[in-house]
Amino acid sequence: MTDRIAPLASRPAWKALQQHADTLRPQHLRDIFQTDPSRGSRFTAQACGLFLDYSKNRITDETLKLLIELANQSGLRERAEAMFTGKKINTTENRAVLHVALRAPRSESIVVDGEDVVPGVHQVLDKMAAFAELIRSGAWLGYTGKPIRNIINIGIGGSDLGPVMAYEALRHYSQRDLNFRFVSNVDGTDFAEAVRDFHPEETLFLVASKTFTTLETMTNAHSARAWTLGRLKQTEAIARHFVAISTNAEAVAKFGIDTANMFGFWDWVGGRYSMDSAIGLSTMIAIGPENFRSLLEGFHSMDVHFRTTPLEKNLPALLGLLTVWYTNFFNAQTVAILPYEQYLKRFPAYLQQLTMESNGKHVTLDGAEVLADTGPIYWGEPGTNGQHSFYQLIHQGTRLIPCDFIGFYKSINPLGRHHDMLMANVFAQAEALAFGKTAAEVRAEGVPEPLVPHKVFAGNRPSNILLAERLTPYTLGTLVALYEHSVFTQGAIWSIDSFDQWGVELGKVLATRILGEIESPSEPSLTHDPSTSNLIRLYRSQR
Ligand code: G6Q
Repeated sequence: MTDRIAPLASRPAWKALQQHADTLRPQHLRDIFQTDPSRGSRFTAQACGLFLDYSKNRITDETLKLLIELANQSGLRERAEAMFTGKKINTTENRAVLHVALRAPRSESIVVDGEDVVPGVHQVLDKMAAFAELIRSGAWLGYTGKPIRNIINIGIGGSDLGPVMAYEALRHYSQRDLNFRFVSNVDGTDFAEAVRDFHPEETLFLVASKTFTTLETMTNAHSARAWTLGRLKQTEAIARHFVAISTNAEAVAKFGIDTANMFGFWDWVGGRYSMDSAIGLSTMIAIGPENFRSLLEGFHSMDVHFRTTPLEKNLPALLGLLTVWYTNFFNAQTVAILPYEQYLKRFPAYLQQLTMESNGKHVTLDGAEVLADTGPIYWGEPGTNGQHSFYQLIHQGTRLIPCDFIGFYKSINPLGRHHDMLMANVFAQAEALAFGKTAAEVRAEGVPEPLVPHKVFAGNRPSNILLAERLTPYTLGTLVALYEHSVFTQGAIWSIDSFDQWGVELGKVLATRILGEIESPSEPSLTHDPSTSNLIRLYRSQR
């Protein structure tokens, strides 16, 4: 499929963008806005209840035209169609990439290897809904006959970050008499703190692991098993206090979980794209099946938008192309995600995995070096807190950091003037970043001359503003899918495999080897580099 796509540097639009960037780099957003005031309303787009203002980017109509040409010359549309129709676009793992099927309506059909996968998706969703209702209503009883009050999701990476983020984001919609906790780290502290005030009789573990072999998750699951049996004694208790979310039925059964209590998914769902699969069981228990379906509708509406809307009005394509623009033509190294919504406090962490595990690649689909920078570093914290810490660097540091601000017209917890203050900060920050404050303006304020340079804000720092009515399950679905498809757009331009993660695999293998050496009763013969061998010896002597 990539055969007919020219290498990045020889695509005509890439070359044109290089020249165009040279003319645009010296221009200031102040001047760009002055010569084109209508851009403030023109460079906006709306879809699925999201409003995007991208006017404060260092772009002109010409930039957009060229970026869209680049997308076309990179086969973005064709590649997206290949994804939506179940082609095996994750070529290094020979897998289809079908998180979009997880939110496809029952009426749709998506065929992989001769089989329509949509009915299976809905079967699992129905099974999850029935189970979630049992827990929520108190009908599911623990081994000693008490209802479940505590739910602990054990998983890591893609089997943790989505569930944690979604739980925090949608906590307002959650059933408040249920407690939710998430254990991911192999550091025993994570487990110990999660269970310290819980009783096994009222606790349900969701063991979430696609492979059911991941070291951290299996270690935590075994500790959870021991903790449960420590009080409840009988192994039959496990069936009432453990369910599994996995693609590996054999390993689930071997662990001792009844496969009737297993919620499946498929190898065409990547870990970091799985929060809307059975991996979202904790989310569904928290917010209820109806809200979960509305989350899926949000995802699906953005899928349809991405698939069908012309690129100039296509939110994920625009976000993705702007990221390519700054990464490749302005040498930007990072993107800041700044949600002005406390419930989205884990959203930047979630996006870190989605974006960086997907596009942190140095070779193209054909195995050749990518001759341009790929995935930028995503990071961020909710506003306004970040303003009192790292925004200094964004405003007055030496680096260019494109920012995505996310805000809502309405607060979930209206309280006096709080929400207006919060939103005033969004608009003020983006304005200050773009337009800054000149030395003349600083002097006019009567600032003493030696301080003037310190009080100057250069401006010309780009940002997007995303607005929606209110944070709901539906809105969260649209936001996550927006970034999923932005990542897709970037990956298509760079011709990389955004869906494998070989970098994660290496760590898994190396740690297993060193663990054997650490625990070896006799002195192991160490053949690592001198530093690593020395550290292992030191740790062995001090542990
Ligand atoms: C995600 C990655 C990775 C994965 C974890 C957990 O895309 O592949 O973060 O989700 O390593 O894997 P399991 O779900 O198999 O335990």
